[in-house]
Amino acid sequence: MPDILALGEPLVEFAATERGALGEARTFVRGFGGDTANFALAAARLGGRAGYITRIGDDEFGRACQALWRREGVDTAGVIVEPGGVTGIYFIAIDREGRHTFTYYRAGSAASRLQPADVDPAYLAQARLFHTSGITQAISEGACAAAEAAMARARELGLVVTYDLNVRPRLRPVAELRGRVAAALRWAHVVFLSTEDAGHLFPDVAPEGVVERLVAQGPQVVVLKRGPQGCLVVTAGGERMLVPGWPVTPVDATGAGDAFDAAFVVERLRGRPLEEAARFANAVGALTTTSLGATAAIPTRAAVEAFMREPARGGMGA
Ligand code: KDG
Repeated sequence: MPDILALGEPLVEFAATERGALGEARTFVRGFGGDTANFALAAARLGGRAGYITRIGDDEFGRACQALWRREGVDTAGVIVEPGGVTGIYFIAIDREGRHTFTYYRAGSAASRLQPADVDPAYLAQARLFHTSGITQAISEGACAAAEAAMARARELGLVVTYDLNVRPRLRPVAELRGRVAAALRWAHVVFLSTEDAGHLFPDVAPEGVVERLVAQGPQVVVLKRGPQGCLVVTAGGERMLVPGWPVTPVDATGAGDAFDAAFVVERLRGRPLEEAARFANAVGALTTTSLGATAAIPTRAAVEAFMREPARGGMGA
């Protein structure tokens, strides 16, 4: 049975292989995405026992997602296959300056029809940690209700509740997203956000100020992901750790934040101290940026450990 459960929407991904506007792109690499699905897959690759809760269509892409999870060892007992349903897709375009944009075709997807009753309390009860995100809250009223009810139930059951803000102004107006973040903070023990999320949510406040605001609302730990600069970990007890990143040559940062979250929680469940978990998560995030798409470059535990040991990175060698 899985220790780590995530709830949200999986997407099939098409990443343009040429830089420029999406409308001009002619070739794409097919992959998989969806923030919480990336999280579950990363947790499994890193040696965690992970399960995913969602709805998918009984279409080709739904079957491809199921096959991926089976291959990767992600438990699918919480996956509902919707007859006649459609699995969402999205496109990644990277402009000439290296910035990526997402274009979604997910309205009316099977996952957008998630409801609170889709989360089996007995499945939750056997786990140690539950994770969801601002994207899950943003895709539909039903998915939002499912995410919030599951967070509340997981907390009642004594699970650790983790939450990534993953602010996507393309899905909903920011004012609404702010209200949803505030709701999630009632249940989340550990909160993740990127500097981009902080900027979307409170454009007039420095990211560190946004972290202070979040930590004042109840979570035990808030982690600000700073991309190549690593991360800042702040605790309700007043600890503040700035943990440096790992230099790599990035290709596409999609999914790096989700893999970071998974690495952090897998390490914490293994009993690692905050700073060590953050160091490991920074390495996982960095490695995940090294190829196109959200999941292709998510490393295995062995690959991360080898990377961190490389003498050029300050490691001790093999
Ligand atoms: O974090 C990466 C995700 O944003 C990507 O995989 C697509 O889930 C996605 C979304 O809704 O943006």
